[in-house]
Amino acid sequence: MISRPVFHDKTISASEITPEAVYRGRRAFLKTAAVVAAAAVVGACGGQQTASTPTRAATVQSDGSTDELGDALTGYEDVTNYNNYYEFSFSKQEVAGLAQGFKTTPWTVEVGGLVQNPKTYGIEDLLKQFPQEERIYRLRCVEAWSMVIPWQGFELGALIKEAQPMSSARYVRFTTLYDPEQMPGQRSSSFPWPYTEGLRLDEAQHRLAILASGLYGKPSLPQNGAPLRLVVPWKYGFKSIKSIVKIELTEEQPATLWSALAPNEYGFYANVNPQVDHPRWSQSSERRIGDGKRRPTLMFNGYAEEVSGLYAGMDLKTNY
Ligand SMILES: Nc1nc2c(c(=O)[nH]1)N[C@H]1C(S)=C(S)[C@@H](COP(=O)(O)O)O[C@H]1N2
Ligand SMILES: [Mo]
Repeated sequence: MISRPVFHDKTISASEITPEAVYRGRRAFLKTAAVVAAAAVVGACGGQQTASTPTRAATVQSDGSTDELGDALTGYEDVTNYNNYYEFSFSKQEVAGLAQGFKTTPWTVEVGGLVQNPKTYGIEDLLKQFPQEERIYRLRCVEAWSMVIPWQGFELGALIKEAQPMSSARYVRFTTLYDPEQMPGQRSSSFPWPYTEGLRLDEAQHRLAILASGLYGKPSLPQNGAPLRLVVPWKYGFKSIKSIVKIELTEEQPATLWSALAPNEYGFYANVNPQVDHPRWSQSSERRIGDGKRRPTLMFNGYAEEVSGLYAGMDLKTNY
């Protein structure tokens, strides 16, 4: 049985590179503009009426150079050079180099299964049809490290809506490209390639679940899952499947690569939960890439207010 290696957990220092500096500058400007606009709105409301406090959900979207908890963005260098992508390498520092030149055009994404309106999209058409917005999300890997990443993406729910789920549809299954010529890791038979993942339909329709095509204001590099990957910020990072070619609605809970390999270590739900340890390590805290500091891991990765309703009445210790 394949299990994740024990981690060396090498700290990579964030470096000041141009794209990131440019990015931060631009965001700082937008942030100022947003504050001015908000002040105008409050002024218009007037009187003693309290300006409606933005919900946490609203602030999840963007604040510029921090997430809504005030945590700094992880540097572009780290986000693009410390990657889990087993199709290329088991070594996080090797992925970027091996993924260089990975062909992301032409690319199609097939949406099918239990839907009234199945469709195969060319990636350019898909990104044109569903406008990309910025979402700053924490990414918490099951290996107990984390990052804060400004993604560009669109809500998975919008694509599902267009597909028109049949009433029998209860789950969504995602599949990564299978191309052993381009992805050396897929030549190893120790994994049930291609990588697959799944969500319950209502999880997939939650507005925090996005399909991302870019980060830091630029199209994604191959190591981050170009041209299109899932981002589900309240679940462990392995749910956020990269380079998706197929999205299918199903009636049965789909098999997923990690739960097929090690069901006692990686459940279908994989919600970030500091109270449920991995059998081989604690999940109570995490190391933030960039500053290297340990911080407590938050229930649902800090998105409990938005997503805990999805799991009302469920035992999250057995449904891990
Ligand atoms: N197809 C595919 N998707 C994948 C993986 C992978 O190995 N293959 N690794 C997952 C894991 S374990 C994590 S933590 C995130 C890492 O995303 P990042 O490299 O963009 O930070 O991608 C996830 N998506
Ligand atoms: Mo991960």
